[in-house]
Amino acid sequence: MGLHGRHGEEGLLAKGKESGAKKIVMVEISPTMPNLGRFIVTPTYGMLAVASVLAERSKYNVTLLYDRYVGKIIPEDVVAMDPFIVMANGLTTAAPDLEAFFSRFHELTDGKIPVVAGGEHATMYPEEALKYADYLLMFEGDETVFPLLEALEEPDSSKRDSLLSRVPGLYYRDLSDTWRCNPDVPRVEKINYRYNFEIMPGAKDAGKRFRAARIPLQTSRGCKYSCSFCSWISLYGKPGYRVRPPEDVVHDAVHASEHMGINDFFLCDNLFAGDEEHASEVMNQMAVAFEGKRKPSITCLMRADQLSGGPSSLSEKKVALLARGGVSIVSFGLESLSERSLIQMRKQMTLDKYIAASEMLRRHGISMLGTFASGFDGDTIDDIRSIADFAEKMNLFTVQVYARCITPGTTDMIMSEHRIIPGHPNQYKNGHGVWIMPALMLPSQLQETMFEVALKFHNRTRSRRPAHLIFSRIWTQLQPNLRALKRIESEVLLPMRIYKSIKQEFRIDDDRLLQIHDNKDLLHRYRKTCTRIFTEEVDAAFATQQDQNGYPIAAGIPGAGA
Ligand code: B12
Ligand code: SF4
Repeated sequence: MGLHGRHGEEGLLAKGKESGAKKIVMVEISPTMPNLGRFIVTPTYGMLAVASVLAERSKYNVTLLYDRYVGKIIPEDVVAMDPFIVMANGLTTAAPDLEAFFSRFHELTDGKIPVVAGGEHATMYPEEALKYADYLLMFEGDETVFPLLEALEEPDSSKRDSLLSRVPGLYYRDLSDTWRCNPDVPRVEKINYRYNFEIMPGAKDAGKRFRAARIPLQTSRGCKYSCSFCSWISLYGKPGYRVRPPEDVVHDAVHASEHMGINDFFLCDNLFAGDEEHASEVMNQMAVAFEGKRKPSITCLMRADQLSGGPSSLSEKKVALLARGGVSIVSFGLESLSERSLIQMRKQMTLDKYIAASEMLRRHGISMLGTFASGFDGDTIDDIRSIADFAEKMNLFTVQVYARCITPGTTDMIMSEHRIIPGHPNQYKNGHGVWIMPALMLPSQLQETMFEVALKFHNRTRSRRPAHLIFSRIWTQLQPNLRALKRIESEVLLPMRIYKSIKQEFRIDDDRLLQIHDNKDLLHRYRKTCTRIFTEEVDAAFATQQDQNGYPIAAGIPGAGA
């Protein structure tokens, strides 16, 4: 159904500034490939942040379209809104969906309405995102978007080019149509603007329509650690820990509660309570603001050593305050049960701290979930398998076992780039799909063990069954990736002696892999074959899907999800 139809007279345009103001339409398109996060209905914080600051501080009439609120977004509908420019965010797993959407959009507009992309995919894989965008605004966009808009308003092409060359973090085409990048970016210091859900069609009372509705909040941005695999510094361009004014955080929560009827929040801080005093103040103010109303339920991301007692931990009193302010779930980045892998990750953590933290949270009635990044060099198949029992010991209500993903700009990438399997399709780059070569097992064994753990753990009790169902669905959609890994192993990795079999276990031969990287012909053959196998498996899955459904699914993605 077209978007205007769904929203009647009101259409999709947000209630505007002065009439005649130029329009910016921002589109958030969810990935077709299922992932865990997609089973909750939540617009992404980064997009909401940029939309909110524009709505508050620019002269434009801003509309933010989130497909889960308004239904499938159709390029024709966006063109009919007559925007001055269109902006999009997106995760890498959504890249095929974005390519399909904007290929049609560019066709309809003849390239006359510029498309600006930002967010994770644009920042981590700019060369890929250039396939669908005219401009990429990498890193934090909440300040740099203003000079970009000023440049795009400039009618004189050489003046515009000069303005574009000064927008930090921008990818653009210069006067000779050559792509240029302005890499140096300052960090955003003040995150002191507020949500305005009036600019989001379908947001009103969304809590009544979606049982799994959540609203993201942010109290701080950045982290004080630099784990080898973590993308936070590469996503912001520079390190630094910033906090938001507590009044703004509380405003956003109260506004979401009143306008949308949503009291479930996800804190998008990389490291919540990295500044203890600030977190206490936010929680104090939350408790006051929601007094006598439905208590908020907040999920936040924390390290186990923040809650394990000892010098770097929050006190019992402060944890009690978090609970009073609404924190009901802590998501721990536990990463591995192998001490060797934890050292390789520079996680600065021990298993004893995991247990101590779980006891602290239990005392305060806060639930816990654990996320693991498996496939580091100390991880054996048994280490990964034992996650299911360790999770019981910690009393986690859910475990999320992700694959190590070696991503641009991380220490992990600098040290281990050669372990990435070439040609891996973007739609599987969602944390569930394996695309690296682990040291102590084959890639397909890592892929299978991750899901063995998730399915085993969530099949144990009735309350975990919904999660079991979700993992089963994701696992079904991942089969083309698994088939490709198995073929790559038997057609490439084993014949080329990249893995050796020792007493029925597989071990990587890093020297051999590096030797292949140093040999032009071997490297060419290796890359070409892996890429071909991935492509064949994805295409085959797409063809089957088409046969079953009788209609094509955007950009060759197998599976339409839940
Ligand atoms: C919080 C979080 C979540 C929350 C999101 C809650 C929400 N409603 O926003 C939850 C738990 C739901 C989640 C889910 C998932 N996540 Co997540 N998540 C994060 C995390 C920890 C922080 C993201 C965040 O909010 N940052 C704070 C804001 C300020 O930063 P930002 O998003 O980068 O936004 C800024 C800029 O990017 C830019 N920007 C953003 N959008 C736009 C748009 C335009 C037009 C412009 C100009 C600029 C711009 O400006 C913003 C403000 O400065 C990151 C890790 C990290 N270190 O960042 C992973 C991360 C984003 N997640 C990731 C993944 C893979 C997932 C899942 C697929 C995992 C899964 N298998 O379930 C799902 C996907 C859900 C979905 N939508 O389908 C990956 C994405 C990698 C990639 N290249 O795609 C990340 C980077 C983690 C990683 N592996 O490194 N996630
Ligand atoms: S994994 Fe967590 S603790 Fe480590 S750098 Fe990233 S956000 Fe910080």
